[in-house]
This record gives sequence, structure tokens and C-alpha cells, in this order.
Amino acid sequence: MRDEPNGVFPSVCPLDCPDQCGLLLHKQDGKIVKIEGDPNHPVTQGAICNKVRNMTARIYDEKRLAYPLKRVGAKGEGRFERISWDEAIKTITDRWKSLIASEGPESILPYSFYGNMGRIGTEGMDRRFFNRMGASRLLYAICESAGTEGYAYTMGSSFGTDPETTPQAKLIIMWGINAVSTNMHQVMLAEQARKNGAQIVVIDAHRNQTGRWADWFIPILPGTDAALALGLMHILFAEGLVDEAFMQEHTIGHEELRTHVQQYDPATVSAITGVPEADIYRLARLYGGTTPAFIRIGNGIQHHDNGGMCVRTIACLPAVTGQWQYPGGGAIKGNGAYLEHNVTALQRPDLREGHARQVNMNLLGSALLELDPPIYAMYVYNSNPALVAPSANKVKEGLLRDDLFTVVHDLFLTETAKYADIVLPATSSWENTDFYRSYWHHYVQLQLPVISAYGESKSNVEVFRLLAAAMGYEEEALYETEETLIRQAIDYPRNPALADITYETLLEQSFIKAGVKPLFPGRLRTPSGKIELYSRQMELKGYPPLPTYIPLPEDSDLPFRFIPAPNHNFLNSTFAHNEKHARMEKAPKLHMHEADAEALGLASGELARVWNERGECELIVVTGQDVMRGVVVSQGLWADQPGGKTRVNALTPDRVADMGGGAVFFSGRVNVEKAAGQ
Ligand SMILES: Nc1nc2c(c(=O)[nH]1)N[C@H]1C(S)=C(S)[C@@H](COP(=O)(O)OP(=O)(O)OC[C@H]3O[C@@H](n4cnc5c(=O)[nH]c(N)nc54)[C@H](O)[C@@H]3O)O[C@H]1N2
Ligand SMILES: Nc1nc2c(c(=O)[nH]1)N[C@H]1C(S)=C(S)[C@@H](COP(=O)(O)OP(=O)(O)OC[C@H]3O[C@@H](n4cnc5c(=O)[nH]c(N)nc54)[C@H](O)[C@@H]3O)O[C@H]1N2
Ligand code: SF4
Ligand SMILES: [Mo]
Repeated sequence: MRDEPNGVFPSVCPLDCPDQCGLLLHKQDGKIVKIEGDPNHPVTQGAICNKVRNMTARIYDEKRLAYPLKRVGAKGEGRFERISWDEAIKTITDRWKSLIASEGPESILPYSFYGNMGRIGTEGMDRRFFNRMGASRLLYAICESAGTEGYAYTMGSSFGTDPETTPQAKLIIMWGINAVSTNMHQVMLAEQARKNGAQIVVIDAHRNQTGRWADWFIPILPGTDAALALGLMHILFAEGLVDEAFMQEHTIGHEELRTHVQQYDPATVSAITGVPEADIYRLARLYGGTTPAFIRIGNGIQHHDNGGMCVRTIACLPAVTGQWQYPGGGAIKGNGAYLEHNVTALQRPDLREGHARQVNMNLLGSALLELDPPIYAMYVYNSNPALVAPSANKVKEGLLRDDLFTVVHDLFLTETAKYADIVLPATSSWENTDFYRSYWHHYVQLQLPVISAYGESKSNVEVFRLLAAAMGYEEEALYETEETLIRQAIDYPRNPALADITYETLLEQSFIKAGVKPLFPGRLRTPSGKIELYSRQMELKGYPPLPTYIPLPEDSDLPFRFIPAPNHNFLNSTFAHNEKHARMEKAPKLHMHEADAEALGLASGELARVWNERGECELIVVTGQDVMRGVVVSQGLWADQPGGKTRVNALTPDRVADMGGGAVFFSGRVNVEKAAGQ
């Protein structure tokens, strides 16, 4: 504990954001009064986003949960009564014990994600506990899994360019990423590259702040990016803009690819993507003629039915042009594999006896409504599924089940918590001990508590220790300290990049860069050890072995493709409950082409009803030319407002993507009309 009441303390941003900033927390009289970016952290460079600069408005928000609650109203109503921790833990574990006796442990489902990226609290003690219990397992597929799997078919695993080299790039393509909002330090690094003469291209379905920042913005029809990438390869091969020597040495399947891309001629690709033929030529020649060229692959493109294949396909581009050879060139989808820690030691899968079913978190609604044998208890932490999971009306119906016993551990009475039987107050990350490793840059950081726990709140690790004791579990692994857990996780000789990272060095230094080696020359984790332009592994799993454009399946013939994207001032639904951040974001909006709006008799500022067979919501229309005709875009996962209908996930499909069990938030169709009463 950094328990001096005054001073400046190094810290780390806990949010699910690639930038994972180093922070300096300024304390006065035991309270954090100011948050700034650590000027010495080479990636943070003293700059942080507005969200976290205003984090004190969240951690000291008067609505923060200070003690355990039990529900006294109907599910969803939000009426609760204060109880003690003893009563809360006893109520929970009594119910679990009786369920385990009558229905078996698989009737209990843990549901979590990365509300806090601290590894021991998010994928450490919790995993040990539920492994010991034998509970149903969750497939953590709501975020990046489709693209991660797709990228791995090409590149072996989540290995990409070191972002700190990207100021050396002469061409930067931001592909399906709203980086100004979601990866601001990549934007800062790209600005450095721009000063050195680099061009910045943004390819997106929405000309948002990132598109406006680009030197060249290329609008594209949603779900068609693989076709564009294949069209670029068509031209690169046809015009000799490929690197034959690199392909020869470091890839397999380039001859098959050369023949395969002949079908993706610019006219065909233009008709699919909505990108003019001349622009496809221009982009291919720019990409094929500029070194180093860097592609930042975002998460937007993989939240589609064909998202895995799309990322797999884009990942072939830097191989074809040999960009991996040049510092600053290549691509990043995610870099998580470089900093891999000892997951087995931390999560202890050996504590589980036998197998348990796995439930895809994207199918929560149908899991709660249809699974047989049923789920009778759910324990939610680090996540707000009532707002963030697809097909929200199904999720709501599931959460309303009378025979479902729900516990939610959170800092706020979220939409999910309102359906809970028991609500437990969580500490913020700055009240905890944990370690953090970015999935984009190469730094690792230790967080020690900087402030004392808010009210009676407790960390995830503490709560699981209490639950284990009340369940009568005796394994030592369930009672270990935070420090021991961290030591076990980072002691991992199999990953030499972590060699200099120990608990001691982390205590001494605010941040440590892992000893990451360049990817090439080297053996990749693909079956061949090379970049796989042709993937036998995919073929065996029933996918086309070569990168391929697969059109989105249509769930209806409604006129608009709906993209409910994240926004600038929230992080998923985090901050949606904090007035300051909601005010910064203003209002839940729907971006739509002016011609589409006019045809519907809708003007900017008016309330639109957006609906499909899954549900409806109401958003304020913004008209213009920032989206193509036939596409509508909302931003942010807004908290429920009195009388408002702002759950955009009421409209999203709960199909799973082609790979990784991924979510398809952006593939659904909707209709739009003027809301009643205007
Ligand atoms: N401010 C802020 N930062 C965040 C988050 C947040 O909520 N707010 N969330 C965090 C998390 S968990 C994640 S996963 C990342 C997500 O951040 P990003 O990787 O930026 O992904 P998204 O914002 O989901 O989508 C990016 C862009 O994809 C576009 N898009 C949608 N469909 C398509 C398509 O088919 N083709 C193309 N080319 N573009 C398309 C959208 O218009 C959007 O601009 O950000 C993290 N950082
Ligand atoms: N429509 C649509 N839906 C989306 C997306 C989208 O782009 N569009 N994005 C998707 C993506 S990429 C993601 S990653 C998911 C994210 O979905 P979630 O992981 O559910 O993310 P948040 O909404 O930020 O909710 C995190 C919750 O964890 C709580 N929390 C924070 N720290 C702690 C802690 O230490 N302990 C406990 N117990 N709780 C804590 C926070 O208060 C917050 O309520 O949403 C997905 N949903
Ligand atoms: S949310 Fe991202 S940009 Fe903002 S402080 Fe955290 S890591 Fe940095
Ligand atoms: Mo995410």
C-alpha cells in the first residue's frame, strides 16, 4: 500500500484499452485529486484520454456501491437493502451448495470480462475458484476472438509490430479502428510518423473523428473489407509490387494466392465494397510502393459474421509486400502473445475435476433461456452483460427468470446488478494489488493500492477467498496472497521476453518493457513456422484455405445495416453511469446519410425509432455524409435513462462469427422511422 496521504504515485490504467497508460496519481489527504499520464512512460508520453483524466468523478461518484445489498423489489426494479458481508457470503454459498447437491456444479455460470485488466483479479483467483467448483465454463468471445483466431491462421498468434517503431512508417493504414477514441497513442505515434512525411489512410464504414484526422479517408460498405484486401493483392501481384524474395523465404502458399486473387479484379471488388475502382488502384500502388507501411487492424471489422476471415485476409498484405522486414512496417491486430505469462500456474486448471460445458458469452440470452440442463445461478463480475451482450432483450428475459439466482460484483448498480439477488461492492483498481500487461505495447506494470478501499468494497481476489472459505474448499491455491499470485504468473521461463520482469523489478520500476525479439527472422507459431497465405489448418477445419471474401448473411431485408460502435468518453458501458462522462458525450445518437434521413422525413436532432425483429431503441438523428447510404451508426453503450430506450444491443444479432465464437454486433439490419410523438 502506498499509504502516505500526500504525494504522487505511479500507477496504471486498468481499462480494457490497448494503450494501457502509465499514470501518476496525485494524492492529497488520502484522496486522489489529479490523474495525469506518466511523462516517462515511452508510450504514454504524459498524455491520457479525457475519460481517465476525469476518473475521480467515477471513483468518488456518490452512486458508488459501498456495501453489500440484497434485492427486496422485483428483478430489474432496482430496490435493494443493505446487508453485511457475512450475510451476503452465507446467502450465496448456501444457495450454491444446495444447487451443487441437487443439480451439479455446472448449473452455476461465472460471467466476466475485462472491466479491470488486472490479471490476478480478472483471470486468476476467479478461475481457480470456479475450476475447483466445477462450474460451467465461459467462452470469452465478446471482444477480439474472431479476429484473433483469423490473424493466427496467417501469423501463428497475436504477434505484430512493436508500436514504438511505427513513427518510422511512411504509410499508416488504420483499418476498421476508431483510433482517435480507442487507441489514442497509436494516433500520437502516427502523428510523429506524419511529421516525418508519412501518409495516413483510414478505411472505415463511418467517417468519425479518426476518418476526419486521416490524409485520405476511404469509406467502405460494412463486412466487405476482405474483398478490398483481395483486390489490393490482385493489383500488387499483377503490377509486380510484391516482394518475391520475402514470400519465398517466409510464407507458404504464395503461388496459390497469386492465382486465387485473379478473380478479385478491381471492378468486381468495387461493386462489392463501394470503393471506386480508381481508389482501389491508388491504394494498392500506394501500399505496394511505400516502405515501411504499417496496418493497424481494428476490432470493428471483426464484429461481423465474416470477421475472422476478414482479419486473416488483411493480415496477408504485409506478407505479400514483405513489410515485416522493415522497422515500423507490418501490422498489429493484437500483440498479447509477446507478453504471455504463466496462465496454467495462475489459473490452475488442475483444480477442476473432469470436464464442464462451455457457454459462449455472446449467447447469454439463449443460454439462460434454453440450456438444458439449465443454469440456475450466475456470478457476474468485471462485466455488465445486460448492456453489452448481444440480443439484449433475450438477456433481459433470462435475467428475469424467477429460478435464476444472480450475484453481481461491481462498483456501481449496473443494469445487470438491478436483476441480481445479491450485489457486492467492488474496489477500484487503485485500491488493489495486481499486475498489468498490454495487448498492444510491450510494457508490464505493477499496481499497488494507492487509496484505501471505498466503504466496505472488496477486490475480486478477496471475495473469491471469502467464497472459497465459506464453500469449505481447502486447497491452498484458493487462499494465496496477491503477491504470490503475481509471482506465479510472471515466473515463466518459457517466455524469455519476461526474463527481466520479476516482482522485485516491478516494485522498483514503474513500468518495464519486455525483452521482445523482432518477428523475423524467426519461426512463427503456424504449423509450417511461416506466414500461411495458404492454410492447411483452415482447410481441415472446413474454411477456405486461401483468404476469401464471404458476404454477410442477411438476417432480414430491412433497409439499414446497423453499426452500434463504442464512443469516445465511455469504455464500453464503463463511465456510462457517471454523470460527468455522460455529459461529455452529450446524447445517444444515430448517424445517418442525409438522403436516407430526408426520405424518411427525419431531420438532425429529431428522435428516431430504430427497430428490428429483436427489439427497438430510440436515438437522436445526426444527418450528413459521414456514413454511406443504407448504413446507420450509433456510438456508445448508454446507461438506461428514465423513459429512454437506449439499449442498442436490443437490436444486435446473437449469431456467432465465423471464428472464435466471436460476436457479430455490426452485422445486423434495422429499420428507422421518426419516433412517435414528434
Ligand atoms: N473511448 C473508448 N475506447 C475504447 C473502447 C470504448 O468503448 N471507448 N473500447 C475498448 C475495447 S474493449 C475495444 S475492443 C476497442 C475497440 O475499438 P476499435 O478497435 O476502434 O473497434 P470499434 O470501435 O469497435 O470499431 C472501429 C471502427 O470500425 C468501424 N466499422 C464497423 N464495421 C466495419 C467494417 O465492416 N469495415 C470497416 N472498415 N470498418 C467498420 C466502425 O465504424 C468503427 O469506427 O476499443 C477499446 N477502447
Ligand atoms: N453494441 C455493442 N456492444 C458491445 C461492443 C460494441 O462495440 N458494440 N463491444 C463489445 C466489446 S469489444 C467488449 S470488450 C464488451 C465489454 O463489455 P464489459 O466487459 O461488460 O465492459 P463494461 O461495460 O466496461 O463493464 C465492465 C464492468 O466491470 C466493472 N468493474 C470494473 N472493475 C472491476 C473490478 O475490479 N471488479 C469487479 N467485480 N467489477 C469491476 C465496471 O464497473 C463495469 O460495470 O462489450 C461488447 N459489447
Ligand atoms: S483508457 Fe486508454 S488512453 Fe485512456 S488512460 Fe486508459 S489506457 Fe490510456
Ligand atoms: Mo473489447
